[in-house]
Amino acid sequence: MPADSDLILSVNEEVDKDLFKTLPERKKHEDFIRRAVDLLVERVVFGRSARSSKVVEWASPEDIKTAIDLKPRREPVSHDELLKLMADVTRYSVNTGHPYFVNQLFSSVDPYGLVGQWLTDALNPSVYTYEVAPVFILMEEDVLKEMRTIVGWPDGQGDGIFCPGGSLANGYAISCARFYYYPEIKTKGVYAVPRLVLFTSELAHYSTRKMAAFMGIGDDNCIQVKTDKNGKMDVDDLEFKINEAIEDGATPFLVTATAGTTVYGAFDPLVAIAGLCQKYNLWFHVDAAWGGGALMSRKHRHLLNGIEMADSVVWNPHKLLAAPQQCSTFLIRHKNILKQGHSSDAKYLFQKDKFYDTSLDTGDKHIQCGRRADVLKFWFMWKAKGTEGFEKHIDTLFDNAKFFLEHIRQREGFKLVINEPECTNIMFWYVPNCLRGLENEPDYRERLDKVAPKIKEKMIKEGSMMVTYQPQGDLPNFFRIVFQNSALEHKDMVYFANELERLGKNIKV
Ligand code: ABU
Repeated sequence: MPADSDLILSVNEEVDKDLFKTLPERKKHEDFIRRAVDLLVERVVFGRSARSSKVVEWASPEDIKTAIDLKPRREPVSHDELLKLMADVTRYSVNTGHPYFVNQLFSSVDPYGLVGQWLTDALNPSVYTYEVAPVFILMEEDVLKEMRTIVGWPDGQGDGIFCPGGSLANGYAISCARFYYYPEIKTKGVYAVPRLVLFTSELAHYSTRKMAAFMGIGDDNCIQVKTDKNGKMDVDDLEFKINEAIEDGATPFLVTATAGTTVYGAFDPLVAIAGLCQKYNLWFHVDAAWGGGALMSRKHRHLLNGIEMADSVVWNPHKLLAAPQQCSTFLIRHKNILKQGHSSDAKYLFQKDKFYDTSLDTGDKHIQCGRRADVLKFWFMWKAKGTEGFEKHIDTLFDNAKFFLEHIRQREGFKLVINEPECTNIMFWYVPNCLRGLENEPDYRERLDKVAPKIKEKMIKEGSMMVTYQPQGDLPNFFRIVFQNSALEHKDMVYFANELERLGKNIKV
């Protein structure tokens, strides 16, 4: 039986085994890397994932500065000291792979995604030309095409890119839409176009407003459309506001609908919004950064009915599909807009007289130059699980969310914010003993507003779980628990409720 290393080397018979042995400091670096990987596997990946371990070791900034020598210094430290630094950084970092980290729209550690991420870092590519990233350029094409097919565009038509996060991906939608209607924007700038306005719901992710400001449109021109009691865009209000903007002399060009809003997990009515976009000749963008993963499930993809009519889609595999951070995609139904709208033909990098097909040098359609190969970890996970594995993952998440919802619906002290949430975020208040039965008192809301921050403080200081809270409109602070770790079981749902009760039942506000 050959050793593993022989198996790897035998893939390429030409490899000179002695070559590695002669590399300067090979022994020293190999020894360090092996010890570091052991520490990563034992202490970071598995050592902290037991339910009995803490989600966070709370420390003040002063404590952390004392515990870890953060300041870069002139003299190097030893390997032993480096390993200790790794352990210290781990100790004071939030354990986002812990089953009880349900705080954000990402969580858990997928072993295949993690290895894909490590392989990416070991290869250290920058994905702009086929010359330096041949496999990743082709891999991106295949993965993005499959995602477009899942969105529902015939034969996966169109184009796409991996982006550094959903906010920038939403910015790409604004940029592509604007270029589609006004190609002169690229050379003449905002001076050459009318006052453009776009529409998104009042509960949409803040990135659309932020990007409108960043791109010279102005966040006042990002018009917020009302939502209904479940957090879905009100289509009548959208049409009203489109007409209002036209009467005001502005030029509507884009609607950003959301498939899975950040707080409520609401899915906007995509079919109806698509109809209005057709009627008024507007670009139809769907921010499915959070909810996009549901497209992988035959049971739940109906939530995104109408997405196939979109001009563009944002879908972040690092969210519902639990790929490692960051893995964010922008998909577009129109083939050439990304390239035409963003290219600048830098001759030093995108030489046209190379010996291969230079259409494979896809970096110029991005606004970034250097770019990580975020595709690899996702592709590797997809290979390891298959689409059917992702489907099972999604179905488990929705099942857990439903179980938690029904559990707290019947449990004393819990009060739902949204009775029938659509995604895997569940929003609720925990009402401590001191407030029960006082709903009609004038200071009830003010006092309820203080509950979640108090519970959260206790929770973080004990490290027993991590769940976020927020106010929304007139609503006092409420919890939003988010499920996207399919290793969780129903017993964990009961733990969350028990723990919130233990931390909150007797607090005084
Ligand atoms: N797009 C980032 C969302 C952050 C969060 O609510 O978890």
